[in-house]
Amino acid sequence: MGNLKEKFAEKAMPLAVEIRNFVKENANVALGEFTVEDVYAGQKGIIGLLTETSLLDSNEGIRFRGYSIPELRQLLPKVPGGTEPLPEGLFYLMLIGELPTYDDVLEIQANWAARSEVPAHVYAALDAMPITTHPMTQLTMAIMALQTESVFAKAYREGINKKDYWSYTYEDVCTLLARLPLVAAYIYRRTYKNGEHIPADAKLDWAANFAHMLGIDQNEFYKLMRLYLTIHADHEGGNVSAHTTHLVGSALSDPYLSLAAAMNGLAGPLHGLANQEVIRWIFEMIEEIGHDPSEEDIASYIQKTLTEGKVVPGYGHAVLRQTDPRFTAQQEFAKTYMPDDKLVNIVWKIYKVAPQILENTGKIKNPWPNVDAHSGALLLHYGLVEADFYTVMFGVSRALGVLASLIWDRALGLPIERPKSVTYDWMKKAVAAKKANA
Ligand code: HAX
Repeated sequence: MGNLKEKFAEKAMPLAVEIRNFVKENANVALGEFTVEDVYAGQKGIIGLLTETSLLDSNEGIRFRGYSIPELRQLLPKVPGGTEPLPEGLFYLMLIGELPTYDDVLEIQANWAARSEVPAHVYAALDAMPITTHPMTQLTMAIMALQTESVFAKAYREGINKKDYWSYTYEDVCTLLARLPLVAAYIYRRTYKNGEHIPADAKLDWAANFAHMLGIDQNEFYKLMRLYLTIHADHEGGNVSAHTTHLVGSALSDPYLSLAAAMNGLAGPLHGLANQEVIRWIFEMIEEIGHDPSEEDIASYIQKTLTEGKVVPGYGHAVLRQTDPRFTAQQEFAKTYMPDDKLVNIVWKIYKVAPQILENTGKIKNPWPNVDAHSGALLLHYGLVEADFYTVMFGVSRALGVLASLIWDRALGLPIERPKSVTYDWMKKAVAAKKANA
């Protein structure tokens, strides 16, 4: 058993017992009420999920095991002389609940490197897809093809004790995380670089190796990838990709099946695909109003987008009510490394004018930028111009958080998820009964 796995077992097993007792003792304590509107508005604000890895505050943004993004940028281990956190360290933090040492991170790197060989049939399955297939569809296909390797599925079929579910889940998760950057880079190179693939470099960390396999071997881009793959990893449990992983996993579908389902959710334009949409939207704006748009030009373009009944991508959030700290972290990176980049400056100009216009609509609850408003401009700066690929990069990062949570789900023995649904007729009767009793 690897060191991380042992540490996880030491943490998780006693906690599972503690939580079971806590639930028994407090089973009838009410946590809140919800309204008709909450049900019709996508269950927002209704507490119905447990996620140990991170917690979102609507004003402050995400905290991973209590640490904010600026704190993580300081406190997570970095490569010697490095400036950005290593995402492997965040995986450790999400699993164990404590900051790792650099040696802990090196152990994860070595473990994942040893598991990283992708079976040939996965590449063959990708090669069978038309080159025009959207990269997110290819990613889901690749994860499904990798599922032949699931040790959880195999062990379940052979018959295992419930107590051991987490252990097989852990093995699948580590293998999947080890292989994901390879399949993502393969998708990129087959789709955009004539299938000229670049082998992994085992000397590099997880993020730098991904950058290397994409074909961008620049130290600054390595730094960006470490930051990018850290900040996109987790956003508590209710977002579409995290919730989907949890929901599908609750049927004891293995980590491959659960993550593939999640990636289909991430591929939606209101979720992860927004990073692609932001760049498309900005390019359409530039085409219409020129390369150096004034704030007034941008304001009119935003207004036009709203009048046409479309969303302004990269703005708004189901939970956040302030500028997303993941946006701010990327803005800080850009201020350090590319303050004069034209596209980045357009992103900043949009940030100056968009919130007021969105606020003025009177209906958009969060007029501030989210994580996706900035990421594409950073990638473009380093020559990664293919916007359709951006959500795959988000997916590689998101896998860290949702799969860490899936291991916790199995360790805590969380049951199959099955919320109650009702009809409009039921709702009308329930409301009438409430009013009659008021
Ligand atoms: N542009 C235009 N209209 C917007 C808007 C935006 N950026 N954000 C919200 N609205 C609209 C909604 O469409 C809704 O309109 P209707 O009442 O006509 O249906 C109204 O404002 C109220 O919506 P809300 O309660 O403020 O927002 P929701 O919780 O329903 O939706 C979304 C949150 C993120 C989906 C939404 O803000 C949006 O569509 N944003 C643009 C797409 C985007 O950037 N998505 C990425 C979000 C972050 C993420 O998950 N990344 O992966």
